[in-house]
Amino acid sequence: MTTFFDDIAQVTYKGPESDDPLAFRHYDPTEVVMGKTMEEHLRFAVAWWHSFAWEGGDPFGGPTFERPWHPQDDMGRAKMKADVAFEMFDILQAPFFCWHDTDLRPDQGDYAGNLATLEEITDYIGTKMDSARTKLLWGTANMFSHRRWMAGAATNPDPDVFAFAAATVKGCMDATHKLGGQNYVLWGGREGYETLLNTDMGRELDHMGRFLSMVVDYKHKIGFEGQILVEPKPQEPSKHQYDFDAATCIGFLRKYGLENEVKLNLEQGHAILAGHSFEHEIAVACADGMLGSIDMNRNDYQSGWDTDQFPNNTPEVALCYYHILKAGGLGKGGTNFDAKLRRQSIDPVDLIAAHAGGMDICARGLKAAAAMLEDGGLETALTDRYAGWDSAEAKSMLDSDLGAIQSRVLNDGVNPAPRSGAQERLENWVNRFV
Ligand code: XLS
Ligand code: NI
Ligand code: NI
Repeated sequence: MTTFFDDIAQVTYKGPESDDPLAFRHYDPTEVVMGKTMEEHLRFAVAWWHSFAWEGGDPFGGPTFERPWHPQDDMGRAKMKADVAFEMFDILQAPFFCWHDTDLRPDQGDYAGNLATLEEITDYIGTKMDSARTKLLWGTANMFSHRRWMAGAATNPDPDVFAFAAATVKGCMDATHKLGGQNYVLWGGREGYETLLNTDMGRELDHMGRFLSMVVDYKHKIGFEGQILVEPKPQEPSKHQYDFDAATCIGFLRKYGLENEVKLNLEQGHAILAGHSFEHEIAVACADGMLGSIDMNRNDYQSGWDTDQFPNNTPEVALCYYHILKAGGLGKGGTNFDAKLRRQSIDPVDLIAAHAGGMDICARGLKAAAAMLEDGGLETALTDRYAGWDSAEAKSMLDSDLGAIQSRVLNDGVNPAPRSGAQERLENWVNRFV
C-alpha cells in the first residue's frame, strides 16, 4: 500500500439527495437500466496517461503535480505508479483502465529496452489484476511523443520509422493480449502532415492502410478476440491528421478493405475540434455499425484546444448515450475518461473527485437516454417523419430510374406539400428528460 490516497474512502452510491462530495448521486453500478446494470452499460475506464503519467505541464510552464513517482525514469517508480493506480481503481470501483506503453514504463531510448521494460511492467500489472476487479479496456502505443515520430509513424517517409512503429505495435498488442484487453486502439497523432510541400499524401495513406492490415492480420494470428479501433481526430498535434473524423475514417477503412475488421473509438473533444458534435460522430459510426468505444471528455468551447476536461454537461452526454443505446450499446467498448485534471488541481482527492463526478454525469445521461427511449416520443416522431417511405410505391422508386420517376411525377401531378420539421417541439420534448 502507498500512502498517496490516505484517508480517502471508497466512493459509493448514496443517492441524489446526498451532499457527500465524494459519493455517487446517480451512478449505482447495480441499478438495472433497460435490462442491464449501469456498470455493464457504461464500462468506465481510467486513462493511465492523464491520471498518472501527465505531470501538469502546459505550453507555458512545467509540471505542477509533484507525485511520489516522479521523475518517471525508473522502474521502481513505475511500479509505485502502478500501485497508486490500482489503489485509485479500488476507491472508484473502476471496472476498466487504458494505457499507452509510454505511460507505464520509463523510456529506454531503444526498441529492445522499451520492449523489455514494457514486458516487466505489464507482468507486474498482471499480478495486480489477479486480485483486483479492474480489467483492461484497451492498450495502445504512443507513437507521437518521442522525437523519432515527429514526421509520423506508419506514414513516416523513413522506412526505418515504419519498422520501429510496426515492432512497437506488435509489442503493445502482445501486452494487451496478455492482460486480457478487450480492445486495441490506434490513434494517429502524427499520422498526417505539417505542410503539403513535403508530403506525398497518397503514398502515406497507402502505407497507413497496409500498416493497419498488418495489425488486423496479427490480431488473428495471436487469437486476440478484442476489437481493433482507430480514433479520429482532425488535428493537434499535426496540422492535419488523416483520421480526421468518423466519416473520413470509415471511408479510409473501406478503401483498404478493413471495414469489417476495424471500428472507431470516438472522443467528445475530437468531435468538437472537427466542427461536429459528439452525437454527430456517434450517429455517423452507428449508421455504419462502426461504433467501437468512446473516449469521454469535453473541450472548453472558447479555447479551441483539445482541453480534455472531465464531462459535466448532462444534456450533451444524454444525447450521446441515446444514440449508443439505440444502436445496441457499447458492446466490448466502454466509456474511457480520456480527461485530465486542470493543472491547479494538485491534490490527490482532485483525481478521485474528477472521476466520481464524470461517472455520475455519464450515469445521469444514461438514465435520461433510457427514459427518452422508453417514452418513445423521439422515435415516434422519427417514424412518422419517414412514414411516406413505408408504402410499396415509395420503396419501389429506389429500384426505379430517373425516367420512370419523371413519368410518374408528370402523370400523377406529384406536388409535395412541405411539412414542419418540428425541431423546437422535439427540443422541448428532450428537455423534459435532461
Ligand atoms: C489524444 C488522444 C489519445 C488517444 C490514445 O488526443 O485522445 O489520448 O485516446 O492515444
Ligand atoms: Ni484526445
Ligand atoms: Ni482519446
